[in-house]
Amino acid sequence: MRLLMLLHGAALVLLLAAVAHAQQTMRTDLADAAALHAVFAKLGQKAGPQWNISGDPCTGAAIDNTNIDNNDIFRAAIKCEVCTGGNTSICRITRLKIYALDAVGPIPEELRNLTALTDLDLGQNYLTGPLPSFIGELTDMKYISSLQHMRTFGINALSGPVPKELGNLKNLIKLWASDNDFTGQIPDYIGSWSGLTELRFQGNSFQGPIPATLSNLGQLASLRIGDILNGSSSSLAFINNLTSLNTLVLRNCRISDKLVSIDFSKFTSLNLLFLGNNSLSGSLPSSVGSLLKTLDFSYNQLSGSIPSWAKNSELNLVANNFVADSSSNSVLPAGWGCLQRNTPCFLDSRNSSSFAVDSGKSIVGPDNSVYEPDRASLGAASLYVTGAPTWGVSNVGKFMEANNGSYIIHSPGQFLNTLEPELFQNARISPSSLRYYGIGLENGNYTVTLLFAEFDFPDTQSWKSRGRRVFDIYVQGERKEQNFDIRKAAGGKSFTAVRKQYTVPVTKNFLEIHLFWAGKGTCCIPTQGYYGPAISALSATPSISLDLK
Ligand SMILES: *[C@@H]1O[C@H](CO)[C@@H](O)[C@H](O)[C@H]1NC(C)=O
Ligand SMILES: *[C@@H]1O[C@H](CO)[C@@H](O)[C@H](O)[C@H]1NC(C)=O
Ligand SMILES: *[C@@H]1O[C@H](CO)[C@@H](O)[C@H](O)[C@H]1NC(C)=O
Ligand SMILES: *[C@@H]1O[C@H](CO)[C@@H](O)[C@H](O)[C@H]1NC(C)=O
Ligand SMILES: *[C@@H]1O[C@H](CO)[C@@H](O)[C@H](O)[C@H]1NC(C)=O
Ligand SMILES: *[C@@H]1O[C@H](CO)[C@@H](O)[C@H](O)[C@H]1NC(C)=O
Ligand SMILES: *[C@@H]1O[C@H](CO)[C@@H](O)[C@H](O)[C@H]1NC(C)=O
Ligand SMILES: *[C@@H]1O[C@H](CO)[C@@H](O)[C@H](O)[C@H]1NC(C)=O
Ligand SMILES: CC(=O)N[C@H]1CO[C@H](CO)[C@@H](O)[C@@H]1O
Repeated sequence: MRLLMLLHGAALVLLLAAVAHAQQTMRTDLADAAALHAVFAKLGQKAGPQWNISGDPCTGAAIDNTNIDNNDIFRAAIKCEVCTGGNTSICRITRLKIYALDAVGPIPEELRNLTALTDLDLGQNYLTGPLPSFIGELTDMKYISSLQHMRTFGINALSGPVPKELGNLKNLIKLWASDNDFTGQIPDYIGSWSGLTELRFQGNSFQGPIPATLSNLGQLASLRIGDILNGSSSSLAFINNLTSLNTLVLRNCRISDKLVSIDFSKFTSLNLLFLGNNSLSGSLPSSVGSLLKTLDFSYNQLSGSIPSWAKNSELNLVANNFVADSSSNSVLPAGWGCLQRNTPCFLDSRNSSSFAVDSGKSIVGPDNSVYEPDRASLGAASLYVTGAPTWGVSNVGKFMEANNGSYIIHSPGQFLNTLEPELFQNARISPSSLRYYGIGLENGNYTVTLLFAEFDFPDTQSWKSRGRRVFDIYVQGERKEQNFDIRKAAGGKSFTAVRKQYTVPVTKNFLEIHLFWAGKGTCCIPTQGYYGPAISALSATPSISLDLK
């Protein structure tokens, strides 16, 4: 009996192919087959009438060389170990993937019987409840003794502390568990997973400090922790030994330390370093590894001189305490000094009372306001400041898995709920943090209008419609929206304009609009590494006082 797993709509369908030998010994371990069936059933994967529990799952694509990664036809799939010993051998299920299939509910208890699992991918579903402690049992078992790639619990809603039993998974190589609601501290025992090469823990509700034991993870190539908003602060010391890193993201993690306490010249593989939104102080490192070309230190307390390596790098220093001088101006993008804390410039030449920006085009808006085009070519850690009326834009973030990631997207589609569809045809996107600045504004109260329309996630039944773009909106440092989802705000529709308006004070001739990705939303729709804020256009105008006294 040969079963071929295919995907039909969102439902899992098993097609029974022609059978040469009707009654043949079942190759799949019976307990595995039963557990698999139960897991699918519990996760609401409506197996059609074709589902044949007495059939043989370890056949066809499960054992041939079909690649089930990044393969839309195999969003629900298994792989079995290579079964040797002819037709009488028993195959164990080693990989289970139920990816982006609207699976709802807790992680099923029956998963515990799949004791030979090495690779589990339950990403992009709506799993809820705690991460069950029995996952830690899967190591003691007869065949392959551990969960090596426990990938993607991401984009679920698992909550509560990470269970201590997970500490048994000593052979773990990758753990991706972003965008859940895990609480408590990041467990110390992760420091004993000595083979770990990748750890992702963004967009959870962890408390500090980051465990110092992570310093033992000498094989770690990619570490991404973010959004630790509670608990005590962390030092940077634990990264000193992590010299295999090529990617280090510790963003918004309450790290309080001197940056010079780390010798970054030892990090010869490191090419991306994001330490924004922490409390780092002192000066920049005098030297860094030769591959390190993309660095974000925005929103810290750094000061001092700008080292010469900065010249050949993308370096974001927004909102620190640097003072621009002639030597640093020659190294950094024009206007960078105006984006330090307290913005000590443009104060004498202030003469603008409004500004409006569209992501791409020069457009006269409905109220005759002139939207200036934002066509700035921004990279992973860069900023752009333009002339009068003076405004700026800065971006932090790199579309990690998307080498061709673009920061302006375009759609010629028709947009509903607006008389000015042109304003929505381009959107600036950012994989992390996007800020617009009004510089040299007259002081007073301003009305800030932000325009959005989703167009990357079509409303059709396609799996792409499951994309969720989720970010936070800050204006003048105050959080105005948390977990803002453009399409949700438009009643669940793409190609529909959404307008958000806020009245805020400008007291230091400076206005900041900040779209911030706090690790939430889908990561990989429509393409890998695709997430973070998007905005079509924005404007700031003096708010009309209704005080007619
Ligand atoms: C899981 O294994 C236990 C113990 O062997 C057994 O009692 C239970 O029925 C199994 N569950 C499934 C769904 O196979
Ligand atoms: C299920 O599979 C078994 C053996 O693999 C076979 O004998 C049986 O006819 C199948 N049942 C259905 C409903 O196809
Ligand atoms: C194993 O099964 C295949 C078909 O499923 C058959 O062609 C082959 O002869 C069998 N081999 C043995 C050793 O029984
Ligand atoms: C770095 O590793 C060495 C030995 O491997 C160890 O002695 C030292 O304590 C580690 N440093 C940190 C900061 O963990
Ligand atoms: C932070 O901790 C405080 C005090 O323990 C608690 O009230 C608050 O809910 C926590 N906030 C988050 C985001 O966990
Ligand atoms: C506003 O200031 C800029 C210099 O920052 C100057 O070029 C421009 O002429 C000024 N405009 C007005 C209307 O004063
Ligand atoms: C990147 O390239 C892929 C494949 O060529 C394409 O499908 C995707 O739309 C591109 N992504 C962006 C953001 O341009
Ligand atoms: C700005 O608005 C606040 C609150 O609405 C008000 O108290 C304040 O007087 C206004 N400031 C100016 C300069 O109009
Ligand atoms: C925009 C943003 O994420 N701001 C955060 C920066 O870090 C501080 C301290 O952790 C947070 O309170 C802010 O919310």
